[in-house]
Amino acid sequence: MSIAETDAQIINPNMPDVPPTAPSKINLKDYKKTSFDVETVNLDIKLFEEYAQVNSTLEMLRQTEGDLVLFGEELELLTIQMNGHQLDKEDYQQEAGTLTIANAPDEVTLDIQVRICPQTNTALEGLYMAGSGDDTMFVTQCEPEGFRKITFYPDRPDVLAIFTTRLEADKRYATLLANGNLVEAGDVVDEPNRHYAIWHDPTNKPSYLFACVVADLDVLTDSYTTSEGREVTLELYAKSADIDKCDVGMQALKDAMEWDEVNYGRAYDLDRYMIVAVSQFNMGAMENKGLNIFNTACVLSSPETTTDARSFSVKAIIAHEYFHNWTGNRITCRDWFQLCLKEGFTVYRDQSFSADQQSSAVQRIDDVATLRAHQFSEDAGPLAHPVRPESFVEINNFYTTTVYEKGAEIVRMIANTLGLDDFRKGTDEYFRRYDGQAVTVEDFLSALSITDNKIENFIDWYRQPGTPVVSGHQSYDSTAQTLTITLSQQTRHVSGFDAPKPLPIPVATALFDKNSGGIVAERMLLLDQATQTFVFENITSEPVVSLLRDFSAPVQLNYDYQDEDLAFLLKYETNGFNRWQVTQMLVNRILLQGQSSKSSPDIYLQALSQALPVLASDDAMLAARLLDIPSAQELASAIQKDYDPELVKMQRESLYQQVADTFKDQWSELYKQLPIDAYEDSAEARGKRALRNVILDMALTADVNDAAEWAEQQYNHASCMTERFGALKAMVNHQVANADNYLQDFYQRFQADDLVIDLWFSVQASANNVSVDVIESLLMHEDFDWNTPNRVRSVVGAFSAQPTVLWTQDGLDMYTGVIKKLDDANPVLASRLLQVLARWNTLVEPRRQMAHDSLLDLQKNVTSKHVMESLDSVLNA
Ligand code: 0A1
Ligand code: ZN
Repeated sequence: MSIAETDAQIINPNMPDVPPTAPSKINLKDYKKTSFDVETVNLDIKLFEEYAQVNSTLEMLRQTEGDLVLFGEELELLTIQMNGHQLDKEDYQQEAGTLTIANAPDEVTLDIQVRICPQTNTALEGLYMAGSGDDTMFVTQCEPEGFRKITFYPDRPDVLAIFTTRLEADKRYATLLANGNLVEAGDVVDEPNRHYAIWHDPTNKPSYLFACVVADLDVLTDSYTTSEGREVTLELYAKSADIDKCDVGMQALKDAMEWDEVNYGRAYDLDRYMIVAVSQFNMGAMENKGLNIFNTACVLSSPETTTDARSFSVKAIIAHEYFHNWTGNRITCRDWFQLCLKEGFTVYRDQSFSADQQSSAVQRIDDVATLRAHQFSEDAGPLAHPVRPESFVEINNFYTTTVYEKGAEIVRMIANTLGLDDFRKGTDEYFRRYDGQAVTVEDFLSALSITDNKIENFIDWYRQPGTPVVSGHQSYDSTAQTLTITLSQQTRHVSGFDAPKPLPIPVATALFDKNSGGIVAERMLLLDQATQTFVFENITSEPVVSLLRDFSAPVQLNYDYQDEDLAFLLKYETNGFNRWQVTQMLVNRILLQGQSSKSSPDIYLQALSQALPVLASDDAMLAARLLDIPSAQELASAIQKDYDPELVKMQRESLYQQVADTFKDQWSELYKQLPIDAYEDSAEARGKRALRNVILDMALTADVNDAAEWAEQQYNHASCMTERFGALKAMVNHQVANADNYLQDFYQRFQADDLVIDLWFSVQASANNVSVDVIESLLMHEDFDWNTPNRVRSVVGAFSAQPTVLWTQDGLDMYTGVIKKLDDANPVLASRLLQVLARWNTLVEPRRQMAHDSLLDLQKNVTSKHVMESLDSVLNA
C-alpha cells in the first residue's frame, strides 16, 4: 500500500466534533486517586464490514469527592445512560479526550454505546484491523492508553475491574478470543452468518491489559500442570501458513512457566494461556491477561526461516510476557510514571531466564552491549530522563531503553547487593504484600528491604538521569602490604533536573597476582560518595585489579589501567564477561582517545592471538563475541562534540581490517574446523554457527583466497537461516561478484514469508555501501508497506544505523520525509524513528547545522503530540 492510500484512510468519518486542546504535561507530583472505581465491566463488541459497535456497562463506586471522569478518543458517542436514565448533552461535558459527569451519585451504572472504525485505524492502538485483502483480522493494543479508543472509560492503570466480553462477528472470522475463560459461544439468532463468544476474566485488571482478537487462525495446543496442580491449556494462534513455526515459542512458554515456579515461587493463575501472532504491531509483544498478542517477528521461529539470534530472542520475549503475569498484571503500576516497576523487574527476570538457557557470560555480554549502544547514548543526549520520569506529554514516548534496560540494571544491583537469598525473601514479600494492587517504585523497594534496609537509597537511581562515570586509580604500599583503590563518581547535570548527587554504585572487584595469575582478593565495593578509598590488607605484591566485574553497575569506567594490565586480564580473568569487557576497553582506547594518548593496537592484537585459538574450540560463542568491535553508534555515544561519522567509520574499519589481516593465515583453518553439520538447536551449535559467520566476514575482509567461494558454498549448503543469511550478508557487504544473484535467489526462495523478506530488505538497507538512492528504491518496492511497522523498520530502521549516509542532506531529507509521512498514520512509530536523530548536536560542522535545519523544518510539518514532544526534547539539546 502506498503512503497516499494510508493518508486517505486515516480520515475517520465517525470522529466526534470536539475542539482540540493543546497537549499538556502530566506530572508525577499531581497524582490523585480517581473519584470513582469500576467494579465490573461488560463489553459487547460487534464487528461489521465498515465499523464496530461497542456497548459497555460499567458498575462504578465513588471512592473520593469529585467528578466522574471518563477518557475517550476517536469514538462516536451514540448514547449514554446513567442508572437507567438517558443523559443529554447538557448532563455531561465532552472535551478532547474526556467525558465528565458532575454530581454523579455514589453508585453508578453507566451504559455507553459508541461506534469505532478499526478498519481505518493505522495507529495500531485500540481495536484495529491488521492484514489486507482476504487475510484480515481484528486485534487490540491497549497499553498504555489504547482502551480509550474502544470505549469511554477511566483508562488508567490504578482502576482495576472484572471484565466480561462478548464478541460478535461474521463467521469467516472463526476465532473469537478475549481475556479469561470462555463461558459461552454460539450462533447469533436470526443471523446465520454471524456468531459470538462470551469470555469472563475472574481477575481484577486495569484496562490496559484488556485484549480481544477476531480472526481466522490455526492453533497449536499444549498443556502445562502448575506446581499448584492446575492444568493449564496453552494455545498459540497463527495464520495457517505459520503454524509450523510455533513449536519454539510453545516450548519457551513451558520453560518460562517452570522457571518462574522454581526461581520466584510464582505459578500461573488461569486455566488458559493464549498467544496470538499478528503481523502488524508497533512493538514486540503485549502481556494482556491470559491473551498475549505478539508481533509475528517475536513469536514465529523455524530453523529454515529464523536466525539463531532472532530465535533466541523469541524465547526471551515469550518469557518476558509470561513473567509479566506476576510482575505487571497481578501487581501493576499505580500510574504510568511507575512503568519501570513492571518493565525493569520483568526485563531483569527475562535476562536471568535467558542466562540459564545459554552461557551466562554471553548473555551478560549481549545485555551490556545493548545497554551501552542504546541506553548510554540516550542518557548522554537530549532525551535523557530518569528511569522513573517525573513528567510527560505522551507516555508512549517513554517506552525507552532507559526505563527497560537501565530499570533492569537497578534491579540487578539490588539483587546483588542483597544477595540472592535475601532478594528472594524480598520478592516473596513484594508478591505477598501487593498482590492485586497498583503500586509504586517505593512500595517495591520497601518490600525488598524486609531483610535489610541498605537498598532504600537505590531510589536515587530511579530519580536521576545520566550515566555515572566512575574514575579511579590504585596505590600499592609494599611495606604495609596494602593496596588502596580510590574511586570517584561523577554524573553530568542534565538540564531541568536537580544537581546530581552520588549514587550507591556496587563495584565488583578482584585482585590478580601478577605472577601466578590467580585471584588474591575478591570484594564488592560500595561506592556511595563522591570519592572513596578502599584498602585491601595483606597483599604481598602489587596486583592487577579487575573492576566492575560482570558489569556490576550501569556506569562508565575510567580506571588508570596500562594496556598491559588489560592484556593480562584478558588472559587470566576467570569469567568470560570480564574478558570481553577488557577487549572492549582496549578497543575503545585504540579508537577513541585523543591522538596523543591513543593506544596502539599491537597489545590488543597480541592478546587476541593468545586468547582466540583456545577459545575457538572451547567456547565458540564467546570467541565470536571477543572479536566484536563496538558499533558506530556505540562509539558515537561516547563523543560529545565534533563527531565525524566518516572518521569513526574509517577508524573502526581500519581496526577491523588489522584484526582480519593479523589472523589472515588462520581463518582458513578455523573455518574448516567448523563444518556445516545437520541443524541442532543447542548452545554449542549456535556458538559454532556464530563463530563461522564472524570468521567468514573476517576472511573476506582479509581477502583470503577462496573466501568468496566459502560464502557461496555456505549459502548453497546451509542447514538453517543463520548460515544462509550469514553468507548472504557477508557477500552483500563485501560486494562479491555474485552478491546480486544471491539476493535474487533469496527473494525468490522466501517470497511468501514476510519475516524473511524483512531480512532481505534489511540486508540491503544496512549494506556497507548503501546510498540514499538504494533506500529510496527499497521504499518504492512493491513489497514495501507503510502500514506494517516490521517492514518500515527493516528499511528505515536499518538505514538509521548508517551514520555516514543518514547525516547527509539527502539522508536527512529522506529520513525526515518518512517521519512526516508516518506522523499522522502511526505516531508511535514515527516518534520512535525520530528519536534516532537525538545526537545531532554532537556532529561536526557542517553536518550539525544541516541536521538542525532539517529538524526545524520537520517541526513545521508534524502535528502528533508524540512526535512534537520528542522533537521539542531533541531540539533542546
Ligand atoms: N508492555 C509491553 C510493551 C508494549 C508497549 C506498548 C505497546 O503498544 C503501544 C505494545 C507493547 C512489553 O513490555 O512487553
Ligand atoms: Zn514488558
